[in-house]
Amino acid sequence: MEITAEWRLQGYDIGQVPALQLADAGLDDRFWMTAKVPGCVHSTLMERNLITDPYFGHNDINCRWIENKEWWYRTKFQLDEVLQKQEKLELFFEGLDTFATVFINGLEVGKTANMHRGYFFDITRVVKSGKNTIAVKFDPLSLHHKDKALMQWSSYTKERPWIRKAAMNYGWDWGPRMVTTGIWGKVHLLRTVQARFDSVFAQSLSSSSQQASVQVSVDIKRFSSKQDFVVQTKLIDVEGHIVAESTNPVQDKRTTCLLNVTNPSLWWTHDLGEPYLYQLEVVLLANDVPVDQYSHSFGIRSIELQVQDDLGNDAFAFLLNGVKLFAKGSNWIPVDHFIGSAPDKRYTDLIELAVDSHMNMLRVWAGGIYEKDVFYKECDRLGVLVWQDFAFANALFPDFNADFMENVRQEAIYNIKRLRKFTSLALWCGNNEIDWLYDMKSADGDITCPFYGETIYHELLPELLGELDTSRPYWPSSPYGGNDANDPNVGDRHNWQVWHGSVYPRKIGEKTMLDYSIEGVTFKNYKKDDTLFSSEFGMHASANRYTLEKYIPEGQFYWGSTEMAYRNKDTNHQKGILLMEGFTGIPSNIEEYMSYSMLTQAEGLKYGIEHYRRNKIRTSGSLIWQHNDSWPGTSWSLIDYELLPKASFYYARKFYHPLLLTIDYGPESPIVLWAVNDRLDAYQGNVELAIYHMDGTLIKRQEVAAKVTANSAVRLGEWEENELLGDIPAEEVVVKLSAEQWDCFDNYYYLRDYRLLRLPESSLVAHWNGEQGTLHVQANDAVARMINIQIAQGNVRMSDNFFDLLPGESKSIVITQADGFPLAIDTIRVNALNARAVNLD
Ligand code: BMA
Repeated sequence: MEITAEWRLQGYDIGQVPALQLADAGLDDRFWMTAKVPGCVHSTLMERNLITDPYFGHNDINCRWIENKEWWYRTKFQLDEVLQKQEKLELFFEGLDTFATVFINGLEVGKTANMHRGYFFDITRVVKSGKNTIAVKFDPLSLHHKDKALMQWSSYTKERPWIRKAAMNYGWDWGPRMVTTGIWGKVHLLRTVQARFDSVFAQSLSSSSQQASVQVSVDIKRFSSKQDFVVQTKLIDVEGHIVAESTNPVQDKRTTCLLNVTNPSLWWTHDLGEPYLYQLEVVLLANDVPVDQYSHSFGIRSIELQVQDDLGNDAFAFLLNGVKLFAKGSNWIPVDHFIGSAPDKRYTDLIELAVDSHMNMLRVWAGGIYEKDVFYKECDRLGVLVWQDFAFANALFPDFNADFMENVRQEAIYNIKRLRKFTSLALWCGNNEIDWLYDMKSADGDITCPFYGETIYHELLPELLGELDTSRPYWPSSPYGGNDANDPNVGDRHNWQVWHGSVYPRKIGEKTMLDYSIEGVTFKNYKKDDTLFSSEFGMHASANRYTLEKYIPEGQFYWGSTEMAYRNKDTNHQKGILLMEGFTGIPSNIEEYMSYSMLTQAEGLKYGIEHYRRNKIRTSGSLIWQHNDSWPGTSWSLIDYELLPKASFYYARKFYHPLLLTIDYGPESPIVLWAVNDRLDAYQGNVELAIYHMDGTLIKRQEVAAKVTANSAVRLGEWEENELLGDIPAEEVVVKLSAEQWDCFDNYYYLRDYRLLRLPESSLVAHWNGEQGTLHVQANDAVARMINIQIAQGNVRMSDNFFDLLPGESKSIVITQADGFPLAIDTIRVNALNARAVNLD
């Protein structure tokens, strides 16, 4: 039973009122504020108007006092009947942030010290029939790390290595410091007769389209040593038919059931097939009487990580049901700084958007949390693989301390058991960037101590996974493998040459180098990267206008304002300017900043990802840094905090489409035409490469009869620029790729950087069709570059945005508001980089 009763919340100075007084069942808490659970102190204070929105302006700084207080939550629950002799009552917290002391009816039942795990308390002996009081005290973090030695390295703050809490709470390079506290997960009462399930874990031992063998391992927590228990297991298909079942006696605390399924429907990512889910039903019986039941979806599939291909070459590729796939996706950070109060819908929205942009993998990044169940449920349902980091990011961790290691061990056990039941989970990864940066920082002399934390990723985690989940691969860190850990020839790689200007190649032990120049940070450097798997790379882009205007104080919405700068938490703001300087030119006002940064990010990612995809088979994945934002800032995200996609998101829909037409080009290089096919069907037909003058005149049309086998990248033709352009300057043309008989997007290219183009003025006509919910846009006079439809509203979905049209071409865009609000049609504004904003006609 989930406790959904109202909670009360109050803050005190440390020790201001004795704990026993505040925990006392008789305390009159009527004058405390009411609080939602799950939630956090910040969001409660905000709802009660006791603080102003911490995301607005500099308000986050005004809220820092929250982290120095002691916070108390209280509620009551009713127990109608007295517990029988054979019964147990447990209180289960899914998430406590972070140092909590739990009291029942004034009696302390235990303490917690880890945000990243759930806690069970046996409260059988302290409850009574009638009303019972739960009180939870949260300590300020400082009490728990003030006596601990600082680690030599811990990015963004020195406080965090000893504390098992989401690292990003202390601030990161895309978000401010907001140290949350409170009950961030659901709270349950478990009333058990004799025994309950501790864990149910189903895994496919073997699977093919003819036969699958599914093993269900069941662990129980027994409160009676004498009773015999039996487990009944059923696997049910979507029509409700039982496809396999088994009944097994429990030996001590454990049993294993085997289910054989003939002609199973396999679980696939949405791009390769159907994410088919069976329902697994498990019942625990004592003397034929059910004492616990479990129900969860389950997909039959195999997942492998190939680190060497059939020819013995190094590889880093996921094999789903034996199919080597190209992982297309992004890196996931917490959906909100206030993790506990973020609604489940936000998860659904963000994962639906991932699918919408043809992503098949999301990486849950180490500096956030082990995500809520809803995240994995949605990935299972929608067919998106999950790369799961353990929560260790960019720091040394005190693995020499026994208490710390026991805390980490319990955290890992809890999360492995919680998450292993999800079909979408494809990989466990030990940490973010720690092995790589330890070496770099040691080489630079910034770290002189041993690699503290090493035993977690290289001993503890693999050992625990060996016991608890061998059904999916483990990778010690990201990036990892080779010389150095960011080697393109071994393992995965983070490409931070682009944006952060890091200089490569580099070998273990060599000093690090940064190149803050246009050439150093440019996205053109992606083409030098023939990595096996690019698990992080990206560039900043502005949030959408609606999002910025909502959170920026009046008079500050201009390029160069203090408040605009405050949105950007990255070190060295020059990097973004350098990128734009090289590609679009430096913006001179906020309009230009929004569109230039969005264009640079979108074109930069397109440039890199199309390169990675052409390199398919050697390169097997690209995960963009980063999918989402946890507050309204300026970052690498594709989707801003108000769930409004940036230009890069709409570009992703095209460059991540399973069937891609692409050219490799450059001022000094020939134009090489490619088709990339991630699907398991072959394609045959004509591919057209057409060169237009910006004014719409056709200069040349080239048709190629193409054959693209399943799961391959094929080079279709090569031409020197002047063969196609004649004497028309490259600055004046647009290239359009299309294949009429194929289900793929047209693709547009400009052969020179945006700042060099001779782009004439275009004009737009826009018409809203209320019945169909579509906006019809047409371009005239010249190609319209990056047509942008803006609506002053959050969570608006469009079938396309930030697209190009040749003169005379038009497009109908379906527009909806994903929270069900009426569309703010009167705020629609349509413009392009080279076309003035138009009102609807
Ligand atoms: C990598 C990530 C994050 C960071 C991003 C952008 O280091 O793992 O830590 O936010 O790059 O700098």
